[in-house]
Amino acid sequence: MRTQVGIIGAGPAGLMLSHLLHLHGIDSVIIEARSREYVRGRVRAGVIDSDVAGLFRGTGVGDRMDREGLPQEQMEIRFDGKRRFINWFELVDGRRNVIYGQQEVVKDLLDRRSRDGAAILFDAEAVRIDGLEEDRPTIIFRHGGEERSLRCDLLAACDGFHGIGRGRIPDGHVSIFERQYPFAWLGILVQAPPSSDWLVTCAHERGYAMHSMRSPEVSRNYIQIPLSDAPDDWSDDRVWSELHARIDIDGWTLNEGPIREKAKFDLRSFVCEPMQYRRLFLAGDSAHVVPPTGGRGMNQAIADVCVLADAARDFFRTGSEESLNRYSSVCLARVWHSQQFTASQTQMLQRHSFDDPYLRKQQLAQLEYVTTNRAAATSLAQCYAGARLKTSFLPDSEGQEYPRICEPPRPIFG
Ligand code: RFL
Ligand code: PHB
Repeated sequence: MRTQVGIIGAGPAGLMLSHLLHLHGIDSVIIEARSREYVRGRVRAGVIDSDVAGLFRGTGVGDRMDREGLPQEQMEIRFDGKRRFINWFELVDGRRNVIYGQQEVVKDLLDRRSRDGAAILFDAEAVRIDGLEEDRPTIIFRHGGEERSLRCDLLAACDGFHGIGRGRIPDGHVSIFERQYPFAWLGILVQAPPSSDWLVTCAHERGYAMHSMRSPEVSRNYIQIPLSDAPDDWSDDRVWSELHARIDIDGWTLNEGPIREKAKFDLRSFVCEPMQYRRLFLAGDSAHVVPPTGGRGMNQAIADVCVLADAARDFFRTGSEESLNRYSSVCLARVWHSQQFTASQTQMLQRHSFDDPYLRKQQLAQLEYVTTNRAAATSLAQCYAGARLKTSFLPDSEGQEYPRICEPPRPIFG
């Protein structure tokens, strides 16, 4: 088999890349290890930031999101018995995020790619990449009991944190920056109407808790748990009693309902630099991971593939590799900003130590400051509203965060 862009992984990054390439008139083939049903049903992210939502609309995959998604103008932060609000609609030029499950995004992209005649091979596990040094990348994969190969001009590893792409960059060409957090999250999907119209995040003495949602009938809740705990250590009764203890507040109680899914997630910050080796490009979680505090991971994955799709368009139109060679540095500026934001949110919201009262006091002081000082709240709101995408698909995209003030120093002595 042969194609212009070979893509490993049919997560949000791989599917969106294939969709954008198609709109640019570029062929791609996706190799996905899991089955179509598994990929469609995998429950993960929930928050789509306003630029990414705009990209979905602008490229024809936003209709169902606009019908069924839950627009978000603000979030609530609870701590020390207080309720505070960060309202990005008001603080950041009318921006609205959307709560819409990652699996719904994946379904919409899969349906659209199928209608456009995409080649997506499910149950096809990439096992090797050959020909990188000769700029003739070839994906070797197992499909239907046979070993097959896909030759491509460019190869995009959109294969998540545990994929094979990143490991193909030779030692000496890559640096890894990583932090593993000493606690985890337990996420539950609940058949019960959301208890709030907006996301409620709670920095409680007993540990972090979050109330989110997926639809008018389905809630999504998280609690911070010790890293050593297994999901089975958390009976439904225990989960509810801990959630209520952390998140309920006078006059407000979390709605309960049957728990449809319970899963534990480790928290990790991770960056691989650079995100390119010759004709191999890493995008999404294969290149960088953030802790879920901040709801950034999928949005970052989509932002990467916007840059990659435009660079591929330049390459196939002109033969020049200039844009491709800028891919990594363009992405990493945004990626590191997001790393900084999610690490600092994790620092501010999670319980890090139960026997360090100083740390807790410091955390409370920071929470008080960022939720009452307008400048600090605006900065937080900008980060929650998400990065500006750099893409030809959004007419006025700026490709940077918000306007910067970085003027040259004024001469002091005339
Ligand atoms: P994915 O989604 O992991 O997809 C990778 C795909 O590659 C396939 N694959 C292979 N296929 C063939 N051969 C191989 N050898 C392969 N190895 C792997 C896999 O089967 C899979 O289909 O990566 P991608 O596309 O980069 O997308 C990243 C997002 O999934 C991730 O960043 C988000 O889920 C993170 N995240 C959130 N992001 C947000 O933007 N907003 C949120 O609200 C948000 N909440 C979350 C989150 C992540 C969470 N977890 C899982 C820690 C909440 C949680 C709890
Ligand atoms: C979610 O709805 O799953 C969600 C929302 C916000 C986060 C993480 C996860 O920061």
